[in-house]
Amino acid sequence: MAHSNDLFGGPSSARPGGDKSVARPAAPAEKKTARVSGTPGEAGYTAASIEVLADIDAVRRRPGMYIGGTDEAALHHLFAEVLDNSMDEAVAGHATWIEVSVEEDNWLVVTDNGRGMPVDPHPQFPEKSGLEVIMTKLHAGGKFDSGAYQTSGGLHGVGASVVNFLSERIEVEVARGQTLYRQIYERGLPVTRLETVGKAPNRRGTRVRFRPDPQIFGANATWKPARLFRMTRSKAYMFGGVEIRWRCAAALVAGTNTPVEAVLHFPGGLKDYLAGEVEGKNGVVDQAFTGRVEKQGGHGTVEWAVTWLSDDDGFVHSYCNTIPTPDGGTHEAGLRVALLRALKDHAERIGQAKRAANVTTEDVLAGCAALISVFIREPEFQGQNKGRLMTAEASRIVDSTIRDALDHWLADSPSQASRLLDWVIERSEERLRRRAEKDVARKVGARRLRLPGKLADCSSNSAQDTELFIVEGDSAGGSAKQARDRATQAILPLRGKILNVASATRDKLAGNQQLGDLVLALGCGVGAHYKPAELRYGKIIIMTDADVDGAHIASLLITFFYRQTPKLIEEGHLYLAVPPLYKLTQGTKSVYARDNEHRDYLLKTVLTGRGKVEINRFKGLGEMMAAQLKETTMDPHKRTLLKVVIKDEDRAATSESVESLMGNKPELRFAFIQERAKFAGGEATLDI
Ligand code: 1YM
Repeated sequence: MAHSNDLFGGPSSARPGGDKSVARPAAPAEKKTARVSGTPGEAGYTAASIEVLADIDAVRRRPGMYIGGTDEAALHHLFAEVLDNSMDEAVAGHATWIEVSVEEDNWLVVTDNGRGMPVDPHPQFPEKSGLEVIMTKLHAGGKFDSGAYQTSGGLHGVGASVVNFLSERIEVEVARGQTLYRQIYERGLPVTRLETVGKAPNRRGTRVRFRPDPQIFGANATWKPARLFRMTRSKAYMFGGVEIRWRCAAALVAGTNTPVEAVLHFPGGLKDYLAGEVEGKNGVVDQAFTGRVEKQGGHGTVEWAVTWLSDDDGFVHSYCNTIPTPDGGTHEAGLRVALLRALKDHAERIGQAKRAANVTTEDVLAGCAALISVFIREPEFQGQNKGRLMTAEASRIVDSTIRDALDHWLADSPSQASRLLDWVIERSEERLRRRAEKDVARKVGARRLRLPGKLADCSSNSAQDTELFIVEGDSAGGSAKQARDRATQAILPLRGKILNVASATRDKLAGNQQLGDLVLALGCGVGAHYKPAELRYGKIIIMTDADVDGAHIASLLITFFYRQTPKLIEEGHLYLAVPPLYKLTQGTKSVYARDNEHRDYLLKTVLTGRGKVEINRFKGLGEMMAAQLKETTMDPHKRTLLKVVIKDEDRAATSESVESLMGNKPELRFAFIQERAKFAGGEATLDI
């Protein structure tokens, strides 16, 4: 950052040559101490001049504190500060026009026909003119000072000094009392006295011509005409009582749609502004709700323009004393309360209170395009870049003014009023629906959190197209996890034999980890607490090894389901996977056999007379490669499943058999159930 004021070095520290300091601009060396008015010669500085140098130093060292940085936005902030001073003069009723002129070589000129900055000696610093104090006195609490309120925001003169300190050169002209005055500054310090230029019988007001300092903003920082034009136009909308004349060197806007000349005058104020902003968009109401209520002396004046867009997002743009407040604040809060209250009151008046009961500010603001502008004395700002209005009174003034006006507006056009009310009620219903959906999603999420650690769940939440594979042992579980379709297939590995439900005590059942995990994974509860709608998977598939142990585990599991969740079986959710026991390879051809009988059948039919057949017996699912497991047992397009069913007419017999078969003959038990399942289901084909 360029920093040029060598405050503590004093005048004698001027280095020859390269020193481009503000205190010593390109002027004869012997005149350098005369740059600050009131400096009593070479001997030293007055208190006032030292203060100025300190202020210049502070601002140039840390421009970010005063204008938010040194980027393009900050550069354009200089313009806003100067324009604001002219706007203040217009809003106060002293100026009727402002002229903005963008010149070549990065010069910018703002002129107004107000009273002209005071030029008499300043009461506090009689050796200085009012103009010089305005241009060199840094007002307390920089606009971007964090923490402190900007107590003088919107008042005259704030910012003029900051603009001066950050400008390479600034020329101020004041036409006042039929006389034209001029003073020139460089990097904050006067390089001329306040000169009387001559008579100015037909002129009044202030003209500020300035060029930002490349030492601060960089050599390539230039005014952007389009941006300046937007800022200027928005100011013109902000106060319908002022005409802003725009002029820009043609070379700077060649080939763009920024005009060379324009007269910006919007007697309709915010109403015109809003019309421009929502042009071509569909409105809920035909006519925007607009108004301006002026309070005594302009203090507490509120202007607003509000409409509702049916197909677009809304916005609320707020201003205080024509300065944008992007972070909202008390005036916006007042607007929100007023809109909600007036609409609810109206609903009550027309007997719709019940329908409108759930309407909140959020619903009223959905699609609401609103501009609100307030004028108050000594506003307080806070927040990042002072973008939020804090003055509590603004909230009360805006609320009462707009609520009153909206009451009348709604009463005066009942058809618009009901259209708006219906629309807002619809928004509230939509919001409640969305919230209900979100609650469901959250519940699903919470349930997921309670799932057993061993479960490798699928990503889909839909019970319809998902499957839970109950797998025997961790190693088979590992293969199954690799072979699965993550989206729809979940794997729950169970270690070893599970508890025999039919013979276990209640306590033992309740404390059993394996079954506990299974119940959690299913999600639907057991016994009297079974809730079919909560079942988390469409198919529960028992996948055990194709051996006697596997058969035993499968039978124990089926018993569990039969006893604890018979409905789950009745509703057709329970299946047995049919993994192969053998792989038969002849040359390049491989087939899988589910048991000895099937193996012998395949050897006799499919693999006869074509050379040596290699027979591999799988010791368990864990031994199979993931691809094999997928192809033979898990892939929905290739596998075979056995559906477990309870044959209706056999209900009593089934129950009896399960009871009697719970002894120590697991093979028998499995064979029995499997057989029944096959008979009843009739859909299984073991076509490997
Ligand atoms: C192109 C910028 O600054 N115009 C301007 C500024 C002031 C006045 C008029 C003014 C204000 C008052 C009295 C007053 C300023 N005055 C002050 C200070 N245009 C531009 N036009 N007389 C003239 O508010 O009482 C600061 S700026 F300090 F005198 F109030």
